Amino acid sequence: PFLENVILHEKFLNGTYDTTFIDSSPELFVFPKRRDRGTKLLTYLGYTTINGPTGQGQEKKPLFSNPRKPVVDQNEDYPRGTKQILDEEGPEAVAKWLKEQKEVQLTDTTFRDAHQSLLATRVRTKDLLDIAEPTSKLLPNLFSVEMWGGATFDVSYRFLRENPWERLSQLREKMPNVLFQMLLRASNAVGYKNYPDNVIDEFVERSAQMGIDVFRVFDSLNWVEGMKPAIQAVRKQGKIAEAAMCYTGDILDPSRPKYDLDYYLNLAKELEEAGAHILGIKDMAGLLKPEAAYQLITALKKEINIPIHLHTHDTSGNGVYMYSKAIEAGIDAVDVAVSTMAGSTSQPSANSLYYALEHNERQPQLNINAYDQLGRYWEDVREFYAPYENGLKAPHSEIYFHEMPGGQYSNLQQQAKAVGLGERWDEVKAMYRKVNDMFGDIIKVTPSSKIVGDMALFMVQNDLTVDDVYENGESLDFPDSVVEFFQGYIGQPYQGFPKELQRIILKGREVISTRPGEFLKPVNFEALREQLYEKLDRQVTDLEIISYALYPKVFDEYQKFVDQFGDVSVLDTPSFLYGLRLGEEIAVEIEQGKTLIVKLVSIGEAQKDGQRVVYFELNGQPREVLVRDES
Ligand code: 3PY
Ligand code: ZN
Repeated sequence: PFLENVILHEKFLNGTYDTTFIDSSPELFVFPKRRDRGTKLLTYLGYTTINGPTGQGQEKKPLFSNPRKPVVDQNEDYPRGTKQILDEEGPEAVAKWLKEQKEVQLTDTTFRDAHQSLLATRVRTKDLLDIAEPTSKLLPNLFSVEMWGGATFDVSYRFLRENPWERLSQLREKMPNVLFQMLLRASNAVGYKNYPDNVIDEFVERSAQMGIDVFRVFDSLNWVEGMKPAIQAVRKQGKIAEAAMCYTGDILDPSRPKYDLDYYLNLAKELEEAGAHILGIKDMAGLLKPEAAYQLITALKKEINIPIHLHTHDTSGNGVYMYSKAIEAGIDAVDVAVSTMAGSTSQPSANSLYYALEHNERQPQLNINAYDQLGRYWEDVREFYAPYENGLKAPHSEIYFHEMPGGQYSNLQQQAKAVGLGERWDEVKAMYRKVNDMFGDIIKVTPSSKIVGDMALFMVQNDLTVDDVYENGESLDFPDSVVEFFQGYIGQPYQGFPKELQRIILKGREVISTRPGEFLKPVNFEALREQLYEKLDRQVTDLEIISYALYPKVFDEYQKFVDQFGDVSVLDTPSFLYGLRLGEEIAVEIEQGKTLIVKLVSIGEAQKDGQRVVYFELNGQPREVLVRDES
């Protein structure tokens, strides 16, 4: 296989190899295990056909139409975009350019936050890749495309069974002109806990090398100390550090004085000093109201020199109105999604905002007709993912009360159902707010929002009131995430922890007030390399090592899945999610120029042990696989 790797290598084929070729090409040592890819794929398809997208019971595969796609000329060059400014002139030049634009600039979040917030992050690389070139060619005026980070990293491995790094590199190839943006949870990277500083450094370096240009860095408690290493790591790579402050409460509500205008002005100045090229305002729950936006941005524009980028969720339905006030106050860029993936817990619609600004000098320059066409593609693709829709059918102004982030609403709802509290969802929402107040009114965004959610579920599940916690807390075993939060393991909340509750929850455990990254032992990547080499019995890449460092269990399970079922990213989404209909035949290109023809012939009766035989034809030859029926 080594020789095969060499002679098939791109550098070897086009004659650009030199004496460092073998040393600098670790992929030469990645030997595919000899295996039957056909059988693996049939086993996966059999399982999914029987058990459906959620793994519970047989689902009939719906009939889908082929997504409507705008046609672009593949031979035509990509128009120049913001990516060229960064590559040619560096991050400061991009910041300067952004501040100088008269028209409001747009970040399109369709490839990340929109589907994280509407479809539980389930959109697969194949569906993104299919529309990548048209998006890039038809919308070259976008400031950036947010397409990575947040929950996408974990969900790719865990549920989509794909490699998130491949998503990044494949999209980069198809979208060479627009800045790529990711959401980075500062010291929590793309995870739910603080990692050692060298993990953050390594992750940022690899992400930058693979194609990320703009890193939106935030800390789940707005703790600037926790953000500094990530901001510095981004700067070191010559990329754009957008340091974001998370917005909570209401700066104009005198009964919520903790997070007032001064709080945000001071925070913004600290972030500018910490090295931000751009200031982000991350309104993760959609709490920023129009008049507050106007006053906040007017004041920020006077206090700081870097451009300002606003992110919101349209959960309340007030998104476009809020944006127009922010635009009036001089915001430089805002986050939007393509209309058919916008609104509700997602970002406001690009198309609607465009029309709302008609005859306004700050109306964005974009090809609205193209945006409409892209919307048709997404309207069709969204149908594939119907089982993951979050069920919110109307503007939800309750958000101003419970303050749950757009991406958390459906997740917590699922968590509640899983522990039998589906019927008590209203109580869980009310408790979420009470827990926030008990915790001292904290910023709620991944991972602090998850901790508030865990505590709310814990209290509803055990029928506990706030008083019960104070009175009987000594005998209660609180969720681990809550204990760790009060220990200071995800950082320090503004104005500290409520002392009495901290004492009750910690029961004498240690408390830290320094940055966890300072004392967490640096990860030894070489030791991980050896560990993985032993485990996988092959050479491993640096990208695999950092993935393993971030998510060891998730990465292990992904490897096991691939061993058992092969690379399922090659399947079209309806087949990936629902399997095949009886008699249906699909063509699966497993590698360039190699296609398998798969037909589902029949499904056997369930046997006593719950297994069924599923009969296929593979390239015309009868094949059968044994599958467990989970229903
Ligand atoms: C994430 O961290 O994934 C978020 O989208 C937070 O808003
Ligand atoms: Zn968001």
